Amino acid sequence: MGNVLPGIITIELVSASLTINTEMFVKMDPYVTVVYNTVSQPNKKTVKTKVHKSGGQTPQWNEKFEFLVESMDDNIIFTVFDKDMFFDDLVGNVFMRVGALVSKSINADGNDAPTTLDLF
Ligand SMILES: [Ca+2]
Repeated sequence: MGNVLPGIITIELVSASLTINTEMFVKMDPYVTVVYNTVSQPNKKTVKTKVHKSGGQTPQWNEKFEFLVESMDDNIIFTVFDKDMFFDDLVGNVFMRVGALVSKSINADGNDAPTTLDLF
């Protein structure tokens, strides 16, 4: 993920390798929500990937989202859920400052580099 233009960050949610399994007998149906918070406006933008039906512990999404960056102190919360009929199960989440995400996502040549984030 990465690719920073002036003022815009493009984040591609590619895939996950999940150690948690919230299902006992069937495969999980994972999706990700991304909450973008600016310093002045919490919850400025929230997006959701599609559900990877029966994606189990190795879901793939390959979906791109754009966010308007106000400051490198903006932060993003990525949360993985397992879609269920009534109440979706929380699989895990991770909180990142945009500045930290940008520096993780650009290699020494200044090119876009895939980044792996650890869920908690
Ligand atoms: Ca499920």
